[in-house]
Amino acid sequence: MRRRVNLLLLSLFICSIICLPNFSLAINGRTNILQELDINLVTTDGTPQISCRQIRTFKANNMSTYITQIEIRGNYMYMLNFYYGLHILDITNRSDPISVGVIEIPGLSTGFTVDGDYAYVQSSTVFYVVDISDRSAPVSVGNLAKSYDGQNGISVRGNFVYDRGSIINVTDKTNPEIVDSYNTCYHGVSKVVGDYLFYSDSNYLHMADLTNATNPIDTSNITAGKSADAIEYHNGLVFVQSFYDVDYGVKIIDATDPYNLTLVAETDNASYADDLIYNNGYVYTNTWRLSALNVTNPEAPTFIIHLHNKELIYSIGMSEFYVYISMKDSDLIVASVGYDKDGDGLNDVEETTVFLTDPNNPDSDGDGYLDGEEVVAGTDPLDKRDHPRTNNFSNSYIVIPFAIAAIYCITHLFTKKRK
Ligand SMILES: [Ca+2]
Ligand SMILES: [Ca+2]
Ligand SMILES: [Ca+2]
Ligand SMILES: [Ca+2]
Repeated sequence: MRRRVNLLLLSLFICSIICLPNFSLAINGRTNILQELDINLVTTDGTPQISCRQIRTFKANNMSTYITQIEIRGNYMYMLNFYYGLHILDITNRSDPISVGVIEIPGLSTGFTVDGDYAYVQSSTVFYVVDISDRSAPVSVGNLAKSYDGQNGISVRGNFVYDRGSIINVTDKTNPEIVDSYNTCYHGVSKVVGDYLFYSDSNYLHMADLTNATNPIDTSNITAGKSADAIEYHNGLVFVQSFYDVDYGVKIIDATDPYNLTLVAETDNASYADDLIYNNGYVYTNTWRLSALNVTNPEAPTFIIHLHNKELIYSIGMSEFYVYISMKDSDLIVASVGYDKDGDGLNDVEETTVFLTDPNNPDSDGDGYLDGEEVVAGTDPLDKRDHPRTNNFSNSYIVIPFAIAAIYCITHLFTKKRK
């Protein structure tokens, strides 16, 4: 009898060794689980966590690689392929882009912008006016010989395009004309915000009054690292990224007074970037990897965290909480990104608006699987009975009694035999 009890205790001990790691993996190994699922959850001490969940990759007409610029207007996304031209996608369903139209641009496509039913595309030697009123059949209606070797330099206001140092009158779409110039630099940015033009030269970011569209008048300027090449405006703040000055990274500049640009904060993101997007409290850049800077408090931005770490990212676009990532020699990646309070791989906004799960509970239905894990597996994060098949928890629950019963039977037979 005593021997049987000892064997029973031994069997319980063996079972606990086999099964307990499954519990601890599910509880402590959240980050491992998410990474296996192509979800990258980043937590740094004392800072909010942000998740990036890859949803799909997209390829259309071999146009998805070497995308150097992405612009989103309404339900359309425009992607510029350096070697081919302009590609138009319907993103009415943000997570599932559909290819709509494409226009081949001779030479190298170096920059573009979209305004209403027109796209303005700059190649290495020619500026094109493209009629996109029919998104499925974009057509070039006018052009102008003009060389261009930088990127991200085009912006438009009314009938004037600010194209890296040149002011182009596009009132007559069939006959664009250069009417004046302003001083910018290689990789210098030009961005119209309301009645003002922000542009960079090799040392400064300038703010200029566009009351006279053909004669921008500087109101203020500020040191912004060498060749500021990406800029975003949000609520009186300008976020600037320098292309060359790796020591400076993102600068946050107060532009509420056009006559007095002032530095609010600056942070080092350790590499250059040529895209910078403000989205819901974060600034995203393509500093080789997709990076996020928490700017909820602009005076104390939180260290840049890297979200997508596979290879060089050429360009990013964002709409709502979706990010479109173009990388060298890869398909376009569609991912969801944002603040993920409970660390389950779904950001707070998609929990409350798409999946209707609890943003404060990583396992809303209590079935042992994270909300994000269930979304990736295609099971219902709100139904306890529906969960992925390879279940660590249920395995443990099943294995323990069966193992005990089996070992008890063997023990029983063994001791019976000895008698
Ligand atoms: Ca979450
Ligand atoms: Ca949740
Ligand atoms: Ca669950
Ligand atoms: Ca479930």
